[in-house]
Amino acid sequence: MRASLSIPLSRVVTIESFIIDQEKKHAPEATGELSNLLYDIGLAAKIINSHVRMAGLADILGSAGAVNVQGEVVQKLDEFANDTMKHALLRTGRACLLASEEDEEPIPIPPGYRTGKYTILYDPLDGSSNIDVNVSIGTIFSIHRRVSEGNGPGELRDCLQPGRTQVAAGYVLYGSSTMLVYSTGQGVHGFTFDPTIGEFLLSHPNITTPPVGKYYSINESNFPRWDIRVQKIVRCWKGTLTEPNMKPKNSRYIGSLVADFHRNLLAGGIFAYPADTKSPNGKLRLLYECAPLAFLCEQAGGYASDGSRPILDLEPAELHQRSPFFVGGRDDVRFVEELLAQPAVADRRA
Ligand code: AFP
Repeated sequence: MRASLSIPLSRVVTIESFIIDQEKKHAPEATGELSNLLYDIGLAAKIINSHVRMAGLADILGSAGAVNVQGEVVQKLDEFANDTMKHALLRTGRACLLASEEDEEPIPIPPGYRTGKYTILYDPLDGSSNIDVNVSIGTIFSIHRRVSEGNGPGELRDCLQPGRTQVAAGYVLYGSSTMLVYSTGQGVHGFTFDPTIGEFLLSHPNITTPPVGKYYSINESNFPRWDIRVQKIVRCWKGTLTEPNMKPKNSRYIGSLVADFHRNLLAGGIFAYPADTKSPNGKLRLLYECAPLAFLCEQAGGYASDGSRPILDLEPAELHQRSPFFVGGRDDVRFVEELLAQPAVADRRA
């Protein structure tokens, strides 16, 4: 139930007041810049949300015909979301550089505007192939403090930082309701958008995820292209193979990362996009998708791995680098790492 329906409006906690309280509690010496950056993203989320909600009605729906750097067809709503994020973040003096999944190169601060101390990497509208069929989509963001000295333009190395150094990360889910979920390293907190007052209201404080979940989420049509050990893991999840430390799970897969991740975070589960013969490095992007969700998951008590290493420890070499991705309950992801560490030999039971 929406918070505004059960709590008097005079007593609800807005995202703005929550961020201020968190800052006062955990970083009283802070300048407020990170808080303001989160408001900027919240504002962009409201604008994108208003367009997503109109997508079935407005002429904005459909392919713009252009192809992005990942070789995917870019849709008009992606462009709108990308422009909205740029507009909200480039001119405030808080960022020194942006990077978007939709742009090949980092996005500099326009001439004449102040540069700040943060880089923001984002996927403006993830799962966009789902827009036309009215399935949930999301925006993902990742914030780092710049590492280049001074207050001149940001550099590529400001973006190429391991997930562990994120100062904040989060996502907006445009689902049956719109939610903004974020962490600044003090737990994971979820806010539901109340369209009647135009505010994100605290609905899910201190989200935690169980070490073992009930769901597994993976695109099983890739089964023939997986390593034999990944096949074995999925057989364990399905229950057609038994291992002492793994009970069978229920399958749920939307094909929209934010929606799949959000469900598993709240209800318990593991999401996997392993490497396969078609995508030898995996499909998902380390900086725009894997690292921010890994940060949130660890903050919620879960874990994320590329199959052998924590996602948060990976040192990115390129902006659009991909990675295999296993994220969810801590013990579920450790189970994956354990099985992937074994020799790749056929299991005679399979
Ligand atoms: P689109 O943005 O092209 O819809 O891709 C979505 C996505 O990046 C991520 O949101 C999904 O988890 C994943 O790809 C789904 O990939 P498959 O269609 O290969 O399962």
